[in-house]
Amino acid sequence: MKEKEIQLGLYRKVYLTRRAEDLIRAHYLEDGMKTPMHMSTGGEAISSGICEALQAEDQVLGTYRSHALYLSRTGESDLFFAEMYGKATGMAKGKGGSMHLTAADEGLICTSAIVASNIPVALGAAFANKMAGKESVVAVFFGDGAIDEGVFWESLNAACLMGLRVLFVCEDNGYAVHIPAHKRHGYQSITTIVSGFECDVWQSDSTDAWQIYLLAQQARAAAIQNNRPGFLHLKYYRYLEHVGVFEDFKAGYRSRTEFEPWLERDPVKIQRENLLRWLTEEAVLLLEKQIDQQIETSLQRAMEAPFADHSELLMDLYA
Ligand SMILES: Cc1ncc(C[n+]2csc(CCOP(=O)(O)OP(=O)(O)O)c2C)c(N)n1
Repeated sequence: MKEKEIQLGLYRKVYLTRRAEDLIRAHYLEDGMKTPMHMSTGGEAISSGICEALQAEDQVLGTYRSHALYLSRTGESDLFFAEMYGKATGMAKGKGGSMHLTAADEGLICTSAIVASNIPVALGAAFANKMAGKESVVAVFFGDGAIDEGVFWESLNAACLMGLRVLFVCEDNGYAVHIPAHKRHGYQSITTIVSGFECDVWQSDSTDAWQIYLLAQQARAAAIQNNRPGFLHLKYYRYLEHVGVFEDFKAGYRSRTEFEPWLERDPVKIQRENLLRWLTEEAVLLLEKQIDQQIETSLQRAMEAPFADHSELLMDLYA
């Protein structure tokens, strides 16, 4: 694919995510969206860069903070907003909400509210692909809090032993809820430790979606060529509170001063600048208008859609 198309694809993803979340923020207090919101704002470069580098046959899994992953992978917003409003037209018929997104046809297996629970599931998918002789990768996204869970280490170990093509994507915002990494980790560097495993290790603190794309492309190629997992340690800054739609710099666990340098290299701003090397300002404004219209329409449709019938209550559930 030509670079121009990739830059365009990246901007579509970061802009769609940011604007969809802006719309959520604008309407959340009306109380139509009953689901808790863990916002991706600030982390858009990671999901967009990785999804742009992945192929249609690849699969992804995410956490409760996966708006960016869903929107980047699918590009659609009708099912997304309907799910936020708990409506029958949502991708989980309104039973999942913001934390349980899925798009099986697009290879988004699931997102989960239980920290690290998606990681062993990713191994299962990668093992199935290996048995079927498929040339694809499974990218599993998780926060830095997930590496505090035993199942992360067990899964990493098993994936290395089994030679599974899993991309372990650690989206590191430095906090698990309000607890900073240095109060949780008895080690300095996760990448130093993971480098001792039989896998390829990549790291970046870039908020430039193009740079993340280039990194992800290398990581994907290495996983396929070397028949082993990759670990991507990617830093970003969470702009909003852990759960909810507001800033929380008065909560006492972090300061706005810490945030300012990240805001200067905001992922949407950077990717817009990247795209302006290929398109005119008018063309970018037109693209933005189309995406704004897309999400406004999705929001309206979601508000007007019906709730699922009571007979649906116990359907599609494991019991
Ligand atoms: C197994 C488990 N333990 C605890 C929680 C409560 N919890 C929800 S989010 C969270 C912090 C996770 O932080 P991180 O993985 O860094 O992700 P972030 O929220 O920063 O994206 C915790 C402890 C949970 N959901 N699951």
